[in-house]
Amino acid sequence: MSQDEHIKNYDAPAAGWGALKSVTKSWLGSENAFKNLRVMLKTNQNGGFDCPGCAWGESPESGMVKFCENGAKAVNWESTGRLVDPDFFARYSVTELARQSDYWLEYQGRLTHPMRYDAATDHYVETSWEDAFALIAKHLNSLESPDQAEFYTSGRASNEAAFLYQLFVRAYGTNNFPDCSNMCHEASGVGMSETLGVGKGTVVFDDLEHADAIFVIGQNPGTNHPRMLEPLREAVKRGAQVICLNPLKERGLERFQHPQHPFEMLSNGSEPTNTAYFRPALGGDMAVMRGIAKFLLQWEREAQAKGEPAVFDHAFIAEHTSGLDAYLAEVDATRWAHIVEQSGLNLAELELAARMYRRAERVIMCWAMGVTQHRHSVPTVQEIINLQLLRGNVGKPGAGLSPVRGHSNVQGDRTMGIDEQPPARLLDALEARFAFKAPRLHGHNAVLAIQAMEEQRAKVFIALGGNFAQATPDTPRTHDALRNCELTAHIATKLNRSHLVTGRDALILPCLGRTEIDVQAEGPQGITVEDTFSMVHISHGQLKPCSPLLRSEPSIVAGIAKATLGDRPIDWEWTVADYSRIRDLIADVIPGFADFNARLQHPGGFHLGNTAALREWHTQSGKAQFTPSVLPAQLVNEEVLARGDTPDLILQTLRSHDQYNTTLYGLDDRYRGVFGLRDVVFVNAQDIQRLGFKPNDKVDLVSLWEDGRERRVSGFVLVAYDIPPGQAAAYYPETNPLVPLESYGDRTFTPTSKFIAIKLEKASADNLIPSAHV
Ligand SMILES: Nc1nc2c(c(=O)[nH]1)N[C@H]1C(S)=C(S)[C@@H](COP(=O)(O)OP(=O)(O)OC[C@H]3O[C@@H](n4cnc5c(=O)[nH]c(N)nc54)[C@H](O)[C@@H]3O)O[C@H]1N2
Ligand SMILES: Nc1nc2c(c(=O)[nH]1)N[C@H]1C(S)=C(S)[C@@H](COP(=O)(O)OP(=O)(O)OC[C@H]3O[C@@H](n4cnc5c(=O)[nH]c(N)nc54)[C@H](O)[C@@H]3O)O[C@H]1N2
Ligand SMILES: [Mo]
Repeated sequence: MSQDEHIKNYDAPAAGWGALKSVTKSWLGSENAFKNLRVMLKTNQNGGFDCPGCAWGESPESGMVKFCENGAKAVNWESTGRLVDPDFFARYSVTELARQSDYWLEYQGRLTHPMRYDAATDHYVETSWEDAFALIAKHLNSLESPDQAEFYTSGRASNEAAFLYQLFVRAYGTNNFPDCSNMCHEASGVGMSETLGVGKGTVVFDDLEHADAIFVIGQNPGTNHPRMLEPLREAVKRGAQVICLNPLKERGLERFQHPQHPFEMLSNGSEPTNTAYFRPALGGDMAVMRGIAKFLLQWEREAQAKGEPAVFDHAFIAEHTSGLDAYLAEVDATRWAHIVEQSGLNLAELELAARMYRRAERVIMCWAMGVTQHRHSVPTVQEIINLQLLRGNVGKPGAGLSPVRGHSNVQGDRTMGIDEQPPARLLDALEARFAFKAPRLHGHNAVLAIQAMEEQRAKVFIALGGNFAQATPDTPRTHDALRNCELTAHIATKLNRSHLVTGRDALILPCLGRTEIDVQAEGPQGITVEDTFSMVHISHGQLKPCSPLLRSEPSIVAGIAKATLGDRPIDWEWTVADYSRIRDLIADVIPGFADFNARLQHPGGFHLGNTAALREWHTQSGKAQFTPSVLPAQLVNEEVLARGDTPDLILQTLRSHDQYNTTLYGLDDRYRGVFGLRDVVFVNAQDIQRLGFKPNDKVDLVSLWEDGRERRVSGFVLVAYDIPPGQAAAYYPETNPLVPLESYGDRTFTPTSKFIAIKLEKASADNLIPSAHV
């Protein structure tokens, strides 16, 4: 393709015909078309399986076929007819495989056999499950301390797998649970738990239908939560405000054509998904929220002076909150000039946003990675909460807080105890139910785990899913850290780069996917997941497994546990023979799961409950807490400025339309007009000129950090794009080499993936691992 064919304007609305075309392509491309059609129709149906895509939930009443373009891609990607078997590994050495792109690796198909790395030949060779488990047990049991092992989890793991995993790891003796959520919504959990007493969203699907205003902050639902577009456009239709805060004009937040409405498709109509669109600076959302609060405070004072109705919800504030005065003092102390400069919005825009906010009786605030992947993400989340508390927008119908989760069960995994800082009540409950002493020391999150492996304090790395080597920051360093290990072992469905960055010993343990039938000793099993609205429901795979050797995640965890611990603290084999036995244990230990098995019978599942939504505040003060955070003096931090360099641009790393995290379904990003290419960087035309380049030039991106290490990615095509001046955007995971391991959120350790200070240089070379070939 010539450059012109790679970069094009795309005018069509989100979803619609473009989505249908794309689904058909991924369906036919799966090499399993007839089988998969039946499966797609079972997605998110009662008796069917939970979509393995994102964590968006559904209205329990809606009877429609509930899958979207990207859900269909996730299903087809998992149920491909292509296989990665022992012959495949005999054909390619690990060194040869490592030269291939991430896209190529996963494209090869589903893993079929347990494989062990043979360093002598540099090939993976077939092994038996028993030998694989024994090898893991040997390594784990020979460590000086259980804290020398790291146990990663990616958010696709079911509740049953996650519960068994944390039980095994804690019985083994550590809380080292690096988790994908460390890189994701950690700030939402920290910010909300402290102020509201729950770390989860307070709204349910139904609330979206009753809101007068919905804010969508730092989130791109058109790609990452496509089923959210329908409630957004319905909200616009019934006259509610949908207010987007996003530096990029994301197509899904502009117009939506419903792929399941024949009339709209045939007439090629589409409906808007927003009523106002503000484009803040990267990291500017806290300043935006502070600006809205400052206007509200001004209007509140004016109303008081004139004896007009109040702007604040004083009854709510008096009964339910604490800390108002300190917070308002901080709002007063924050200067307008500071707010305007940091937010990237002018005063008129801030006032408009504030008017829209004030006019709405019921407001929902939704957010995702644009909020959580910054250094000051916790105060940003807490500023969103402050604002909502001022007008009583928590715990009433049609209002609340909605951190929209990523992976389909990332929220459930945390509920099940995948937590490197477990609350004492979880450990107490485990000790009360099982005969073992739970480790009390806090464990490692993702960043601490990498540091521990780098310094050889950790020697065994085990992953329940995911692609740790690519999803984490500072790629070359992280790869070296993994290579330091004595053992790396991955429970996975598809081959990815993490499997090729091996310790001295390495294992690939192939597991069933969500779409596949899971039969254990006592018969076919279902697994459960929790969506972003805290709805728990059961999921039954529909397809014959792609290989008879696959085992389920719970059964693999039980196999590792039995080999390592014997029958301590439970009879692992008996427990996994029937997953309702695991659910009985969950019911005994995890709050909210009493009668778990019985409640699953309810079509659509059950709601876990949310104390903040009931206006019960499990906080230190017993109230919902205002937080008087100081707006950061500047966003570019000292570690960047330390060497006297000033950045050319601030880079955010984001997802294309054809990817699921590190999984690339294809190389297009249709809504942003990029086709067949991923090594691109979106920059404003004026910035391109200012920096002495031309559109389509190839450049290197170099990030700035005080430690003097070179962090560079090479050969990226400069795309002139409608993006605010001073900003750049490029795809993850290709840009993870630029994120310094030490650049993480205060109190969250979440890598600052949406705020990386960079310089542009003339391209030194093409990217060493090209992303763009199969
Ligand atoms: N198809 C598909 N679905 C997915 C995923 C996927 O990769 N593919 N990933 C899943 C996962 S794990 C997650 S966490 C979610 C991620 O869902 P998103 O958070 O939507 O994912 P990103 O692509 O990182 O998009 C971040 C958005 O925030 C904007 N943004 C960046 N920085 C800022 C900022 O400072 N302020 C504001 N206001 N906006 C900003 C970007 O322009 C972009 O629109 O999606 C989940 N669903
Ligand atoms: N620069 C930058 N880095 C980021 C982000 C960013 O926005 N920018 N986003 C961060 C976020 S939000 C997240 S959540 C993380 C994601 O980090 P991870 O969750 O670690 O990564 P994924 O790409 O989702 O993992 C994909 C792999 O999971 C395996 N897999 C798929 N399905 C299953 C299954 O059912 N079971 C098992 N056992 N394995 C399965 C497959 O082998 C596949 O290759 O990345 C983070 N990293
Ligand atoms: Mo995520």
